Amino acid sequence: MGENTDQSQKNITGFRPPEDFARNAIVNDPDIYGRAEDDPESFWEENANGIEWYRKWDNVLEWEPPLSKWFIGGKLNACYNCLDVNLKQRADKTAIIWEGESGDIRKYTYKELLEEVSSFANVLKGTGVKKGDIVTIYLPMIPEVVIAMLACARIGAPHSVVFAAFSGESLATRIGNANSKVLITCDGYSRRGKVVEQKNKVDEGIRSCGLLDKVIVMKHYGNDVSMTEGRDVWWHEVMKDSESSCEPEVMDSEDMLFLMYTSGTTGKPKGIVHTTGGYMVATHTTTKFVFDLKEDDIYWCTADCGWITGHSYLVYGPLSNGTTLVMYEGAPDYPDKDRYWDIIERHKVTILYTAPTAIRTFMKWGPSWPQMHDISTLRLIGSVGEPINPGAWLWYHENIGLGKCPVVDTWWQTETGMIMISPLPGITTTKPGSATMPMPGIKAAVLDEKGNEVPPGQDGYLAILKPWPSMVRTVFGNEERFIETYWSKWDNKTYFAGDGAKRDEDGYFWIIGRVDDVIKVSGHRIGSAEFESILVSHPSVAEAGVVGKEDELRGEVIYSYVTLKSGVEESDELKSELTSYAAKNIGPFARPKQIIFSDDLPKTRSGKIMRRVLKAIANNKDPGDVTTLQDPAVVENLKEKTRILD
Ligand code: 6R9
Repeated sequence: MGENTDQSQKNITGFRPPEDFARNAIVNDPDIYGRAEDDPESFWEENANGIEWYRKWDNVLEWEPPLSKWFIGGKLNACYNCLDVNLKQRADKTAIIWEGESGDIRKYTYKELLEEVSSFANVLKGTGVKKGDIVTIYLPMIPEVVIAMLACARIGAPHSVVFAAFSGESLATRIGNANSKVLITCDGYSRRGKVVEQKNKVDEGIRSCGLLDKVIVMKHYGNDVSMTEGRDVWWHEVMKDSESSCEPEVMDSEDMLFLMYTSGTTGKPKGIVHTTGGYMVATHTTTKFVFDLKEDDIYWCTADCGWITGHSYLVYGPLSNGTTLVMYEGAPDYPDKDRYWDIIERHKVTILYTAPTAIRTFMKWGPSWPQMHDISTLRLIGSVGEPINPGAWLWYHENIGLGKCPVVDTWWQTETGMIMISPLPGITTTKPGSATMPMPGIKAAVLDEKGNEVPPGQDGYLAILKPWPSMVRTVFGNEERFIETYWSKWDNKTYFAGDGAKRDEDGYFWIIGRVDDVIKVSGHRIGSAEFESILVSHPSVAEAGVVGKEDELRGEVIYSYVTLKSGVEESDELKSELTSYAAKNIGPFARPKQIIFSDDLPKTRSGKIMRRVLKAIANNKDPGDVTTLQDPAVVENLKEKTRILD
């Protein structure tokens, strides 16, 4: 954030890849950039050979801006590429080491994982799921979330994974939008030793919509749940007699692999559509290149499968590379603040991929926690989800990477499917706080409002200039919104990422943060509008404007400016009620930090709430020209109310 800017201008000396790392790295020839730039299609075509196809493509790319198709005519199966392909050489290699919050450990070899996935794929078929039907998955970080995702992919049913901490209402909206008939969930799970009653959340959320035909419930925590006759079945019961082999469905390159709902600028979450061929090529290739994955690595991505990172870099990328991955269910401070380092020591983790918000929290807790453990097995560490400030980067490098591990700060999005800007750890000289350079095959730039490239050091909008294999194909059921959101800022063929950025004299990219109404709270992506629509559904609220305020630990926190209905009194009780109301209706990770009551909000003359102005106020910045507001006096009033909170 602010800090990045300072560093980029100081032209800080970078960190070269350690010599032995570079020597042994999978990618260590800088020519890769030039080759990919000269002919990106051949570059991707070459990498597509890392995937097994039933039938190879006729053409690499069909680009009718802004619509793209990749590996046209190609036939493959994503699950086959994650599991079956590994059976020849790695049948007995561990695919997943899972650790529960309580300390339980479960391991699956590739062969065992394939059997579980095939059995579950047959269960899904048995409940009537057919190719093309969207299955919703609402599971915490237990192996079954991966098993369910891959089982869907095996039978050609796109999955829609909803982050387990979302509320039942948020789940219901997503089920409704996807018109999903089958849900996979569990009884409950443990978070900091306390039970989260997942199945109850489901029952509450879907009570009104009555959309689902079938709910498959994994018994995980052991809490009591109520099962609806004819609709709800237990995972272990339906799995009991299920056949453990299942022919993978032959999928077209452009068949949908999954939907991932994400927050945007309107109240309704968008279903980001990813297809099979391009996504598999992109995630397979980038996982190998960015994490330098080798046969004996133990790879740990701490992301949740409810977000895109859990899809691309916990499931599809790593498994299609035959990796042993670690999966952890719980909180980083349970039972104590050394849980991550304990996991790394016990499982001999070699690659760690986590988020800046976690890194800043570890920093706050102090280096004595990692120092209690032998974490010297680590050889590469990564960051994703929000800008990492140079201070946190350096701390991570020093205290977790022990000064020897390359740090990969990877910029990308749900919509991009793959890592877009990142160091290649055997080649790139890194600068703390910069995601460095676009990946080979990716053409990115920082543009101004008109679409011209801005000079070094100047703020602009991050843009992607050429199509890439795992790009979002559409917004589910809403092509117009797809075009409007991502392609209409400039010329219909330049992708607008929604992030502000700048480049320095060396061409390095420094991501500043979102320029739209997306808020990143502890790396979790939340939409202002979705949040506001929850707040105004409360009987006391007339209007709400929700913005992100920069926060040292969490990246951003949520500030909600609320106008109450007439006759409703402001009170501290109402504040805490609204806070709980938002947390309950969206999810506890979205608890607003401040609720600020105001008789009015900054609005345009046509009555639209100006979040830009609210955001400036929340962040103690100059709101710029406010003369076009209905009532410019509102600004001073809100500034005063906000100042009292700081
Ligand atoms: C992968 C993921 C996307 C938004 C993105 C940006 C922020 C992600 C970042 C980063 C700076 C990085 N972001 N990685 N900002 N540096 N290395 O997080 O996807 O949840 O869709 O969020 O996250 O603002 O636009 P998603």
